[in-house]
Amino acid sequence: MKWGFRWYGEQGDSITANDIRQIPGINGIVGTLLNKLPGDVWEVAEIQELKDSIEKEKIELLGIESVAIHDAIKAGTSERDHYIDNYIQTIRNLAACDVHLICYSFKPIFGWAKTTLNYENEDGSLALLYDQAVVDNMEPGDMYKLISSQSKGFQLSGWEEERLNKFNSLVEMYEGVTEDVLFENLKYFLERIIPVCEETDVKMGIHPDDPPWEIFGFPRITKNLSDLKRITSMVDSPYNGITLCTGALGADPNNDMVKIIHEVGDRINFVHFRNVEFLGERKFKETAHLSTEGSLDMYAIMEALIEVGFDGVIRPDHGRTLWGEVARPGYGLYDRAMGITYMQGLHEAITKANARK
Ligand SMILES: [Mn+2]
Repeated sequence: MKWGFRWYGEQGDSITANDIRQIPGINGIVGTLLNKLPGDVWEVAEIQELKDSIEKEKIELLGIESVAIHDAIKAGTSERDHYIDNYIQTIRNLAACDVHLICYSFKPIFGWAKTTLNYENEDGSLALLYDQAVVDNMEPGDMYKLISSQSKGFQLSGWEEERLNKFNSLVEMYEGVTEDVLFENLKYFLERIIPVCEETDVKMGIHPDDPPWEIFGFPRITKNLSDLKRITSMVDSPYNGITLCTGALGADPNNDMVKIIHEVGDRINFVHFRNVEFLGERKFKETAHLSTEGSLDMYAIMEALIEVGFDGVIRPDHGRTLWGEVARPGYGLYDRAMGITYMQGLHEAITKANARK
């Protein structure tokens, strides 16, 4: 496995590439260009600048998350071909810079959602929390206000002000887009980009819904095993793969993470390793990565990844905010650094035990 860490770049993160370099066993960074809007072409010079800012610390740019998908593609409007052309150009430009992994999501209007970004745990640490009861008493537009009021001034992916300003026209754009239509629009997109991914050796990993159920009545098509199977079979190529986010999928107790890994293991192109604690019906919070801290069996998840032969990029997903750090919600340094060390410990223990069998 390649051990990665998400980083928002020199301008957009509270931590530096050098902080990440100091984490034991790290291979590199999963990076982004924060100034890019969905539909923009990522130019070679911009990608190269990001790459240089990472490689000067003797670590690699392991992939990008996310190259966001323009709403015209997701809603299937007449403008989609133009934006797919742009996406293809971005794939080619990333490949030209020797970047071969793209994480993306195909969610209308809302990407990820939480109802508290800075929930204070008993021990004083801060975590993200989701409570469906809060969402049920909210208008969709209020979600933007909630997220931006708790973002500590950081620009949070998927919650850009440009999107908020267009909220009503976005809702109109998605009128009539059912789950089946959204699947069809994803298929149309994949049928065009995957041949280019095969040619340029760029692997795609679709990120699951977070939370993995419908919110505000908008369709969601990456919420469980049957969705993931439908997506991987609609264009049957290893380049059409999944970002296995254990904390996103795992927030629904009906999602058996070990079973999912075994069923779609050959199509997992990227792993987000995160634990969550179930607090009630459709209510959960993000926790430290250890099995003892949440509801998921992280040992069993790592064991399953090893069993299916996963050898791609894996990174600790959201951590708590600790020890007074001021950081993007979920993306502080300390909890994720402890998380990746725990992940490496699980990996070493399981692979050495397997070797002795
Ligand atoms: Mn994730």
